[in-house]
Amino acid sequence: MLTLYHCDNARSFRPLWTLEEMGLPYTLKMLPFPPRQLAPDYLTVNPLGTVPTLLDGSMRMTESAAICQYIVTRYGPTPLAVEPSEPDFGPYLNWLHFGEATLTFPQTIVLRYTRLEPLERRLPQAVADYTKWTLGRFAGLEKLMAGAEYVAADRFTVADISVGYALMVLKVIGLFDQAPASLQAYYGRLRERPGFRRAKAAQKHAASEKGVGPTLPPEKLSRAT
Ligand SMILES: N[C@@H](CCC(=O)N[C@@H](CS)C(=O)NCC(=O)O)C(=O)O
Repeated sequence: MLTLYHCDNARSFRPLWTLEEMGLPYTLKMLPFPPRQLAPDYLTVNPLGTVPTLLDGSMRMTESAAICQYIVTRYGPTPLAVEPSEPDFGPYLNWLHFGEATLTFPQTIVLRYTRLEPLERRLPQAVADYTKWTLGRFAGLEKLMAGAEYVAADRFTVADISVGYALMVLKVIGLFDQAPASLQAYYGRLRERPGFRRAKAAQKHAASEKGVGPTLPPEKLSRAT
């Protein structure tokens, strides 16, 4: 049985969305954010204290894009994966990892220094620089999505889950309205998927069962869905 450690709307949403798209059985362990401080026992599962962690028997992974790749490859065949024999295998892997390494990381700097740090530790210069960086990094994607439904192989894959989550974070940090129209429309399509909706419902259910609050204050979170 697969076990996923998750915080509300955190990067562990990528594997959660993948599990729901595939209809695989799993156990969801919902944690308060940040687990490092609010769920110290979790450090025995992942000493970094970050989510996601995926357990598959004795196998353990902690990188969201890699976990999505693992799930579709290990538990496929599924159209959510692009096979090495397909022409878009390379672009698929590129967008899958681009979604985390290039599109999500700079946004976490903006989030941290606008919302997560106490007022005296906020860094307006870092926010300004990484806002510019973030919007610049979405530019390459804009050109592609102006003429395509999905990032690779003309179908929905985990590369869209990875990039789609980065667009979800753009909503959380309040930059979504500055994203190009093609990307706003792309995210609009992704969030209508039944798998996306089931993942949102699963985290909501797990949070209320566990009495775990949202990662961000409710009025901010409502803009993130
Ligand atoms: N590159 C990792 C990043 C994991 C990560 O930093 N997760 C954040 C949540 S989105 C976290 O757990 N932060 C809590 C902390 O750093 O203590 C991935 O894609 O899974």
